[in-house]
Amino acid sequence: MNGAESLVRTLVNNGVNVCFTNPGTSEMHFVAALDQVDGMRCVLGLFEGVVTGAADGYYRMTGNPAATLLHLGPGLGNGLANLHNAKKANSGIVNIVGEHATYHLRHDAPLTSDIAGVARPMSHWVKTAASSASLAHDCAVAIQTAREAPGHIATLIAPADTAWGPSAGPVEAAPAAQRQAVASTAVSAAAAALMRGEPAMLMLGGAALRGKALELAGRIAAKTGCRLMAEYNNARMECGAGRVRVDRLPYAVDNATAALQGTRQLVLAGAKVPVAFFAYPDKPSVLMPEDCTATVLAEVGHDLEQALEALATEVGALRTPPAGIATLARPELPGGGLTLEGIAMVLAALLPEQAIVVDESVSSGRNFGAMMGTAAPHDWLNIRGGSIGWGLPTATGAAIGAPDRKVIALEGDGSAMYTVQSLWTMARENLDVLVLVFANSAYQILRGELANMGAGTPGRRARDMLMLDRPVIDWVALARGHGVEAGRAATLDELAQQMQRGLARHGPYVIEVVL
Ligand SMILES: Cc1ncc(C[n+]2csc(CCOP(=O)(O)OP(=O)(O)O)c2C)c(N)n1
Repeated sequence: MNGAESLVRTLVNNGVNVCFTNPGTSEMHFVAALDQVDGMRCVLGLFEGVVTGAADGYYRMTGNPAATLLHLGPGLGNGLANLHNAKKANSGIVNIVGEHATYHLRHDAPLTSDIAGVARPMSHWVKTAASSASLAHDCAVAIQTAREAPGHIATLIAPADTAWGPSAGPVEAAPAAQRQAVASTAVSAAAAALMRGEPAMLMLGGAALRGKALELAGRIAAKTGCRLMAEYNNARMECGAGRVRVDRLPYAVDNATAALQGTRQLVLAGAKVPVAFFAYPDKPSVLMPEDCTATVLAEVGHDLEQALEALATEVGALRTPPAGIATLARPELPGGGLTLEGIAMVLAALLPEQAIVVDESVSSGRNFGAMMGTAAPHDWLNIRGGSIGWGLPTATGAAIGAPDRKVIALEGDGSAMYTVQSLWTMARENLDVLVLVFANSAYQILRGELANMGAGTPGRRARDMLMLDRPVIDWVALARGHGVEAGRAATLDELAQQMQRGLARHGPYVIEVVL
């Protein structure tokens, strides 16, 4: 067996059985090994940002890392923006990056680069394999590292001669460490903060936004009277009917500080002290009020269910019915011209049970959450790292991770253009993704940010940097060019019709929402 086969067998034997790839010459032995080994689903992405973003989406829905196969420093470099997003979302990924054969490096061939240097900022763990004999062992460590709570980016650089040289075979990965329980002192401090009789908020992040942990948070809120809130961007939160309703902190600084105003005790469970996305002249960086005390119950890598169960026990909430559980109330389908409120109503009315909403709608969907609380139960995924071009790749990976669920990608047109090649992978793999592109022909959010920064009214040149209307992008043509059926909606009635059409099929469909 050669090193490449030992690596692929190590991945598969240890339960890493999806590989998102964009290979080159230095990875040809790995590509050949994919044929030798059963049990690996290989998915080609036509740009590395698709590959790494898909691995992020896959992890968010499965809790299990996928592998990526990337070509040298430039291939990895192309994938970095979505590795950044994945890192901020605590998604585990095993990156396999090809490298020139060890003896070829000194010749400084065209594709030679400092791959470890490229990898380091967006990885928790980086290693260059020394030999074909040790490659499988390195891969096993990478898998273990990627699975370490709360999910890590492990990047293994594999020189070509470690792929084609001999190996003794695959290696078993050690189990990742269990999530740590929180200390009882943290639980008592959090309980004291909530029971002090001051206006209190329990801010949830990470796995606290799902399943039993979320339900426990609802019990604690019912018992203590604290408010529940989530960070603005969350890796995956369970929303809709039957779930404890948690509003997201607003994006805009003034709205966020208003939402937190009056809070004197902030207890953090998997969330951080909220900070503004950016600094603005004359606005605060830290969003919580100055007279508010923050208490950390648990960090995102802790066992959040255990932490919330211990807190619920301490405040006597274990049997209190959870607060804020919504019942299903689908709105009537609205008619007339497209408005953002109307779009939210159509979405809430037609959302299928257990849909996965991948939200890169940027300015258009900022307030959709208000309407979704009483929609059918669903998961909502946000861009954690703020590096746009995340949504379509993540929808691709989420659809592969959860093939029985409908994925709905909400995309700003500007964001969608970064990784539009995802549509081709969706078509090729027949992924069940409905994409709504909010075609406002602008970087709309930045038009607002120009004003927020006090930078004045845009002149022609500044406006040109923020508008996408010259020429107008034809999303129906783009989708079809990638092998995906598409339609256009210019009214709310057309949007409902288009959504019904997209939801009725199994496979990708794009709707250009003409704003
Ligand atoms: C990789 C990267 N490049 C640039 C930006 C800056 N940026 C933030 S939002 C945005 C425009 C988003 O446009 P669109 O998706 O159409 O949404 P809209 O603002 O119109 O709602 C840009 C360019 C970014 N966040 N990430």
